Amino acid sequence: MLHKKMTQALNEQINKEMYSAYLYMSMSNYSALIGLKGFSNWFMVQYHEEMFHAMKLYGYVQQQGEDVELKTIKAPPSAFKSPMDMFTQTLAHEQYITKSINELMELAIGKKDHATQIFLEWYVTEQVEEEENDNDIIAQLKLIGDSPQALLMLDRELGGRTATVPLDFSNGVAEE
Ligand code: OFO
Repeated sequence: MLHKKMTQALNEQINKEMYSAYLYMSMSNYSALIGLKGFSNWFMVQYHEEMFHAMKLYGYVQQQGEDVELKTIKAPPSAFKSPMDMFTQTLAHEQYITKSINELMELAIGKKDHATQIFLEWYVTEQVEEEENDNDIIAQLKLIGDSPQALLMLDRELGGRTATVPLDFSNGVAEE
């Protein structure tokens, strides 16, 4: 059983994770459109990661015997200025998600909800990794500057990213 405010906040987080998935799906599409298939792959893997984040929350709310409330997912932007623009927006979005996870944690602490604190720890750690990944790619894009050859090399590298999260949610994802 969860406090009403906790359930509401977790349901809002499900929506934020679904929006994250939608945003990265849009970036994947845009990357493919401009001929960067490796970037497209990277963002599609990120889409899967975000779906996993959403489904893990979904499983937890259900596990606690509470009702999952699915809200409207807003449309993401459909065009971007450059690969740097996509990753700058990705980092800013992840920083927003980190803040949101920290607020959830503060709420759980305030409500003395130990189970949710333990559950959220996974997300706290995950956000450090997500921001690090984005910062690394932004640093590489800065080095690349205007070199198409170097950009294509990075594209090849990003094309090798594979999903490390389950893609089939039919059995639930409360446990990783
Ligand atoms: Fe990108 O970590 Fe979830 O949203």
